Amino acid sequence: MNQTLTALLLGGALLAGCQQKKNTPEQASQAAATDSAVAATDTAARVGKPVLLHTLPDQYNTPDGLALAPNGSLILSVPNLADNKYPAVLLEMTDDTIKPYLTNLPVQPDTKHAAPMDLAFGPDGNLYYAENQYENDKNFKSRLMRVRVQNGKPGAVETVVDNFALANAVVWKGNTIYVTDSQWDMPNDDKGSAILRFTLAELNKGPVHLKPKTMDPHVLTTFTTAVNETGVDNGADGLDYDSKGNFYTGSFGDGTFYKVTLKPDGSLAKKEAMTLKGKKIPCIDGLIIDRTTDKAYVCNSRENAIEIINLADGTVTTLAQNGDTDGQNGLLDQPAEVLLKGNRLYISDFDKPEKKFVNQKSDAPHTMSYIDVPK
Ligand SMILES: [Ca+2]
Ligand SMILES: [Ca+2]
Ligand SMILES: [Ca+2]
Repeated sequence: MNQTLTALLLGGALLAGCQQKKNTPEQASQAAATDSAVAATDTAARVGKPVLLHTLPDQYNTPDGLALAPNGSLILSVPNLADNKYPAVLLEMTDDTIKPYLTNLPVQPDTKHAAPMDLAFGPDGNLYYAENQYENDKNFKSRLMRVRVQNGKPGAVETVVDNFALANAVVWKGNTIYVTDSQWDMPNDDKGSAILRFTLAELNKGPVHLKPKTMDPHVLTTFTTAVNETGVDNGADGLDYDSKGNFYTGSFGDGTFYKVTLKPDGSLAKKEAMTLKGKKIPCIDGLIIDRTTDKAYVCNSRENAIEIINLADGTVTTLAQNGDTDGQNGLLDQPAEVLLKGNRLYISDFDKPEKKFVNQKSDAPHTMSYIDVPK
């Protein structure tokens, strides 16, 4: 980061701090009142200080997945699930600019929509994205897609895996891509979800066709959602691994945080629900692990919060949280995905609420936020 930017940021933080101290008692009581069922729109952060990065037009209404590109920019998926009369796109952004990266994403033949969620560059230099067709069709129409990248430019897009129910997060580790399916139901479990994995060599042999509602050989492990008052049965969502190669995922529907340990041959050694201390997280969306500190940055979508889980001891601390908001000024508006680049945590404000979420409605502005995190 250059000196000028650092100075600007420090100045901004100081100014924001001064403004926060000027909150009137009326504002403070208003913030407290938003804990009740019907909330007035919040205008202040309660914890932390998220900063507005980009404001997006209505044609990019539901920002989601984030990937770090080889050139240092970020690729953002915009599935437009809140208003899909606009086609889904991928955008390319820096701290100063945001522009289209790929706008002709192939639609799924039955749903007639593209729906890119999380994405990541593979060891082959191509870009892979998971699709969430679940809201268009619950009958296993989601896919894993590959964008051929040549000389830094996106080219043809092809299906590499189909028959997911709700492909969601992706992460490459070596030559294997791990994918969560938040709705991988089984014949005896309609609250199912799973982590699946595929080698690059296998993807290069042609499309993989999953066998829905089975322990397909690509299923690493499965989970069952304990459905709560939100009524949401989506399970395994965000996914990443720590410095020792252990994987972690969280349940969107019930907030359980799972640690998944592999044997040297890549098969499952152990799956355990971690006991967390300090705060119960009711909902986990996207997450990223800082492998230099083994801390997980977790989107608590339901409570408009970003939580930090110390993987060494399970301690939870809240990095940022606010009440219901439209997202202006960078306040969290249902954060769904995070990406850490250096000390900067980039946040997608998905803004498409479920029942009992702090976020009450999908609204303009559509926003990206960031927080510079202490190491
Ligand atoms: Ca289900
Ligand atoms: Ca908004
Ligand atoms: Ca909102």
